[in-house]
Amino acid sequence: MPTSSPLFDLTGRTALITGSSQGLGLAFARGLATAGAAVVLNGRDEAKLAAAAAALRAEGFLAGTAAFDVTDGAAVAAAVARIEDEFATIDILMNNAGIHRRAPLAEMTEAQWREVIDTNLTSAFLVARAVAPRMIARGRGKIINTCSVMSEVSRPTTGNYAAAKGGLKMLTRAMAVEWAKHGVQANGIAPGYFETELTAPLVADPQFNAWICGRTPAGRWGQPDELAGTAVFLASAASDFVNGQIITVDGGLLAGL
Ligand code: GCO
Repeated sequence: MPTSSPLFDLTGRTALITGSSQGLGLAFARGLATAGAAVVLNGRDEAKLAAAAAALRAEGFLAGTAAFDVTDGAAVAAAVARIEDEFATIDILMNNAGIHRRAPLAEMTEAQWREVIDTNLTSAFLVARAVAPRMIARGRGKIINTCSVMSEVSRPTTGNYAAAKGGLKMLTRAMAVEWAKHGVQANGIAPGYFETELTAPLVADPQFNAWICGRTPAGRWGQPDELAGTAVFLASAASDFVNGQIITVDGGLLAGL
């Protein structure tokens, strides 16, 4: 009977995943829970969060919720304190919150720019700034930032998103170089094109769908549960000497033209 290596066992660990009431965030939460972690789901919609947590609990997992705005520093600090006081210490932080506001740069409003930068990049700084001192005091912690293939490349109408994800790649490295000596590993996961609520309009577009399936060597969109293994690796003892790395999970998209 094959058993998973203790290197990948997250039993007794607690993970906070931002932006996890649906999509990749919920898939990450399910993946970490499958490896034994207790998970705290985050979002702004309390009803959506409660439903997602109930679904995970129905699958036998330990799941709680923390509704807070990841772009509000004071709310973030209060929420992290509350989680650690009332639920458990945060051993694993996944900065996954992300939105899209697609528009050509020359037509993009300041609001479209700022909302994407705030949600996709600044939030990772705010949440990590609240969690990292606690991890440092404990001498251990795992921070995993959801980057993107758009940390490396862009396409028309995604300039705000690509700038944010490119910044998140470098923020990941900045976290790594400051916190590795304290036993905290900061790394990133860069998904390619996955079928989620965020990309649903693209999947439904026959021309875009054909382009992605042609542009991706694997010839298809990724499925959210195909990211779980990479998340478990970066959340577990198996990656204790891995720092500042961005692991791309894209079906080969960035490997070739
Ligand atoms: C787009 C897509 C991408 C993907 C993802 C790839 O508009 O091209 O939404 O941004 O969501 O970021 O990793």
